[in-house]
Amino acid sequence: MPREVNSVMRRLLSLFVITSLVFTVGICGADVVINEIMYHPSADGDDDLQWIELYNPGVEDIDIGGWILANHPLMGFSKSRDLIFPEGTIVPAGGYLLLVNDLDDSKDHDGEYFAGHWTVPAGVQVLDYGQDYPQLSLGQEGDDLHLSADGQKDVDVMWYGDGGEIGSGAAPGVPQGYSLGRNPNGHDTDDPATDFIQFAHPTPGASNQSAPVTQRSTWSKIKLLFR
Ligand SMILES: [Ca+2]
Ligand SMILES: [Ca+2]
Ligand SMILES: [Ca+2]
Ligand SMILES: [Ca+2]
Repeated sequence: MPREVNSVMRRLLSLFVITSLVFTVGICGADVVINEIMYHPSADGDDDLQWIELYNPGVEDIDIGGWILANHPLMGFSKSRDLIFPEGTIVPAGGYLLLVNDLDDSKDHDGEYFAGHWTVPAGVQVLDYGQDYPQLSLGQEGDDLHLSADGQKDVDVMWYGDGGEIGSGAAPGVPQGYSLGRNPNGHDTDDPATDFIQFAHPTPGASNQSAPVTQRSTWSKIKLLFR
């Protein structure tokens, strides 16, 4: 092989290796995803038992203090309307943060609340949002959820059922009592129709592939302090 051709090939190979490294590092620096949601817990439309699970597939903790979570932000994100995560809220590396609508029935004292139905693994942080953000109520026919670090662009977005200013590609609707989660856990191709499936055994605060939780366990609750 002529020396010049050999040299060009070596340069191309170097470029390929560098590009691959950058791509791999990009994947390792993966961001927080909306990993599982319970949007249709009750036949009567009560949203107290709704919850949203965030997952950090990366190898480093991610501080999401100041980040925004919104459903159906037709007019874009709004810091006066959408959920803003308290300063210092961490989604641990390989771990979860669970957002629940009514943790302990302090919202409306009607006997419907998260802790009466599910448990989360020890150490998982739970953020109780329903009192402060009643507008974050997931549609039973469909909706879309957006997670943003800067209130401008999505870190992650998912939509389901007829949720839809985004258009096609929605994750499938699920029967009452089922959750909608990424399969396998954390899988994100930005195509909710293929990334999400229904789960008969919801796993709040744990891998979507983990066994059903049967033991009551402890968690630490994050206080929402704002506005
Ligand atoms: Ca209620
Ligand atoms: Ca309640
Ligand atoms: Ca995504
Ligand atoms: Ca889960």
